[in-house]
Amino acid sequence: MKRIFSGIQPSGTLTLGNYLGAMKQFVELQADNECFFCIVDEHAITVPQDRLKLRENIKSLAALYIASGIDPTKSVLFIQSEVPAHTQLGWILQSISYIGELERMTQFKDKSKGKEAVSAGLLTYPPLMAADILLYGTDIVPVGEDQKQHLELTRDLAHRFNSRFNDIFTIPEVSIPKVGARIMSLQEPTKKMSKSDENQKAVILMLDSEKQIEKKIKSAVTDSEGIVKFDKENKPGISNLLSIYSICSGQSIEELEEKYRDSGYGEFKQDTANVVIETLRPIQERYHELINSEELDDLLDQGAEKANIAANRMLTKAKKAIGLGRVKKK
Ligand code: ATP
Ligand code: LTN
Repeated sequence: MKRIFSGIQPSGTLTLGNYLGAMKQFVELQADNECFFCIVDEHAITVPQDRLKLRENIKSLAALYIASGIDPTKSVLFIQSEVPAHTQLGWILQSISYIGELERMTQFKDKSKGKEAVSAGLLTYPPLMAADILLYGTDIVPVGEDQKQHLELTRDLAHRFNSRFNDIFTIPEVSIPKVGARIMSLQEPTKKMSKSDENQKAVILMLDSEKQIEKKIKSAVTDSEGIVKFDKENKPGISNLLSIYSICSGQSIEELEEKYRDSGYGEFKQDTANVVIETLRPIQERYHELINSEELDDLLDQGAEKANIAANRMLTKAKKAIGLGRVKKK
């Protein structure tokens, strides 16, 4: 049995990319592993957030985790800011991080590009993420492709700490799905589908209505060749829809290419919309039952309690290793 940890930011409603790249893996891993899943609200505030909207997004994300199949009696589901050890270890890891290596992170470059005021938190985001992971003795971190670089830095920081102070941290492995690791924008299929995209037509949200999903997929940018074939370089739009269809239906890309050999894009897009709708329907139904229930608060309380116990144990070791605080004379 392995220890699994992953986090999602409550920075807006989750997209189909978040679901297929991250959440779906979480549910599969939950069966035979010991899992911790986190709502990383402290990461979300590295860019400006509306206070009330953030509160709403935190609860909504918790409900989506459960609606997608995370069983909070099996896995530990919790909110990052309810476990203070995350920022405490985050500070320690910031102190052994180099500004140069943080400035090289592509997420930092992308999110700070063209902005007049860039928060220091956006730069020191990765050591906080490393703290999230290292606090739990994590073996495997399931994420989408875009987080690979942050995981490499986490491994570097863990090695650095272990060799400088004491060998306390497990070096985590990253797990990226073979298909679905990078779901692309429906309007600019060379760019990743992102919940912060201003163009709503480019993004399928997990809570979109059937009509919205159908409309967005039907107007997805493709090409004029008229052949349903996977070719990321030359046919990024069709390849993206094929990936989506394949994961949602469980059919391989080759099977789908064969199935649509003699059909046009219209039929292919309609069927893609149908499988996406069928995938999201049960999740949406469960979500609406949960979102205003007391059950959700109870589950998050229990999650925070379990996470605090595990995280404090590791934080104590880290403080001791680095020499913080004191040793009492009895
Ligand atoms: P933002 O768009 O606000 O930057 P995000 O969706 O990129 O947010 P998170 O919500 O923190 O960032 O991502 C949660 C998980 O979803 C991560 O594991 C990330 O790798 C994965 N993910 C995000 N976008 C995609 C995508 N388009 N395809 C596959 N996986 C994705
Ligand atoms: N950086 C991630 C969110 C994140 C995370 C984590 C993922 C924060 N802490 C720990 C895995 C493990 C993102 O932007 N998608």
